[in-house]
Amino acid sequence: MKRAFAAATVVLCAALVLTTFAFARSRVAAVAVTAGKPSEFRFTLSKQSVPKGPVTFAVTNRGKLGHDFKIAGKKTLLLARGKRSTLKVTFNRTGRFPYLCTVPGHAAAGMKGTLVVK
Ligand SMILES: [Cu+2]
Repeated sequence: MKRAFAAATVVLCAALVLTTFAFARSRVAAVAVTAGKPSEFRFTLSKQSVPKGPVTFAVTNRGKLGHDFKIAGKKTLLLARGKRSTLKVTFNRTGRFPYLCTVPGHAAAGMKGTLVVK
């Protein structure tokens, strides 16, 4: 009886550890990106830094003009006012990653920034 209980405890602990590990591995960082805020040619990001690994950017255009969001060689479609899109990027290394809006003139007007991956 004592033995069965000990075995059950071991199995339970193992299951708990595995579940926790699986959960940690599947965790994807999420960053909310707002284009056109605080002004037309600016971005607001909910996080300035993310851990290395997969990141989902939820991009919303709150400006009046069309904007997109590009980072690490990936970008969203051109988003009309009020539209939203999701961009999934996996960062395999740490460092500073510049982001910008690729509509001509927008980045030069200030629509750019840097995300830190650590
Ligand atoms: Cu733009």
